[in-house]
Amino acid sequence: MDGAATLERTLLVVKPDGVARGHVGEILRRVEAKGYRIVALDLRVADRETLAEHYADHVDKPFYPGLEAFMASGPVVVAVVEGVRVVEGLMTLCGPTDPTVAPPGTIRGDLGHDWGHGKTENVVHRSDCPEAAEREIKIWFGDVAGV
Ligand code: FUP
Repeated sequence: MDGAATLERTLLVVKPDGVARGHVGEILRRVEAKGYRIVALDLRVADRETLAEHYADHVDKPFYPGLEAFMASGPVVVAVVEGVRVVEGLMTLCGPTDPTVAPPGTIRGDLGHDWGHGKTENVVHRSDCPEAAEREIKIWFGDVAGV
């Protein structure tokens, strides 16, 4: 070990399927049980501009209109989560994109279901690298550096 561990932050979004099915508490419980700290938390309905910024890499893809409609279909819970290696840690906790093949024990594996929409409804979003985490936290929360 070389000195103090570096804290990271990442963005977690409980998507409309997760909120509608009452999984917010279970998802936040898993995040906290792992030892991560929730430093910002809000329930809101996402607007088109926020979603287009958040999914900037996907806006031109054929699945984007369906993804946008789903993400705006009901409230989401957005959170900033802090911890050592938390970006990697939340990717592990959430599991891979497709809820049907996400392993049991992961959030998407345990709580996600295809519902005929493929990978679109998969309960949670989490940033996939530290650069994305910084960008996405700014989009949803502005500057929370002081939290
Ligand atoms: P992830 O990082 O696991 O959220 O997955 P991606 O960045 O690959 O996908 C971003 C979002 O697009 C996810 F919510 C899933 C959705 N998606 C579709 O709806 N259809 C696809 O074919 C691929 C991804």
